[in-house]
Amino acid sequence: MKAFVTGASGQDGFYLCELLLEKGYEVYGLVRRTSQGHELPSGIEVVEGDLTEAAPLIKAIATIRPDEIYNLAALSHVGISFEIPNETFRVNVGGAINCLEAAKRYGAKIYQASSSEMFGNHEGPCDETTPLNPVSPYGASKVAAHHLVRQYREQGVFACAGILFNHESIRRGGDFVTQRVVNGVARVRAGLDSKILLGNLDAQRDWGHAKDYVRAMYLMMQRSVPEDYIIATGRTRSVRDLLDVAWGPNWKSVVEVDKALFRPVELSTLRANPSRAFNDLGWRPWIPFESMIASMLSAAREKLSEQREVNFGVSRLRP
Ligand code: F7E
Repeated sequence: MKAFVTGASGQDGFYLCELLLEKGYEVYGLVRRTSQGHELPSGIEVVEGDLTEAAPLIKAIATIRPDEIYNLAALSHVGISFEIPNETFRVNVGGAINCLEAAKRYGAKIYQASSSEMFGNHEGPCDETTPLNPVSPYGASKVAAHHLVRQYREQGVFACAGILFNHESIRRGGDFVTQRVVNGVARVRAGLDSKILLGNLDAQRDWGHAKDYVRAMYLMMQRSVPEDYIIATGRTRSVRDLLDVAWGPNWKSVVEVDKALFRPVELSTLRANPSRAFNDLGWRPWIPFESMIASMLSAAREKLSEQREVNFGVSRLRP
């Protein structure tokens, strides 16, 4: 079996490529020239290119002829999407169209990374039938791509979408709240900073582990009929709960709220009902929130001490 994964150098791309290699797939990972420098799973074939350039992307698919395409590449930071809405749509919608077209032309199955951000502020748990009411340009771009998946499915393409709630790991980018918290905790504990700057502490999310979530993507693609699934743990926590786990109950002494980190429109609470995935896919999240945060925290500490060793080495060389 051959798989083509866009966004292979991102958090989800890394774990998904690793999983597919373990399962014996030949894995081709689309990587932009500018995202090189990121670690890639060893054993994948790197395809250099840009998701938004239709002709070279379709040519690559025509040559490789993958059985499965996973479109994970995206501009994924919600806050930044308010500043670059055009670019967010160009990548997240234009890129999805290119992948869907390639899948249609060459008979591949396709998985699209949809997002809980599509729901906006909805009261109660969201399932696959909840209306989509996004409050950010990022959310709106994911809604457009999500509708396109349905349209291609109606045209006979095996196209499915995973509506993933927040998912984290040691490979999560530094601008997302879990990494900002663990990096901040590591720096304050090491005496490098006195405060952790954060935005909306009341925000509530359902946080799972990326390694668990890529298993769900794979399972969706093994079904005989393409369907969309909510992927989440079913447990919602606030940024305050996250601080409790990462620092302890007296975190208020080290946290400072910075209004600049708030979004123009806040998505305050997200709750998930992942029971369709539990029932149909037999999928369950295995990694508990507390162990995920503990592993992210120790990775942050390790990175910090490596940086300090490098700096110490440099300062010893100076006269
Ligand atoms: O924010 C609040 C912030 O940026 C979570 C992406 O993967 O998940 C992710 O989107 C919450 C928000 O993730 C800071 O206001 C407080 O309410 O980690 P985040 P997100 O916006 O939920 C969805 C499912 C995706 O699809 C997206 O691609 O935390 N918050 N203080 C903060 N957020 C950030 N980034 N930084 C802070 O200092």
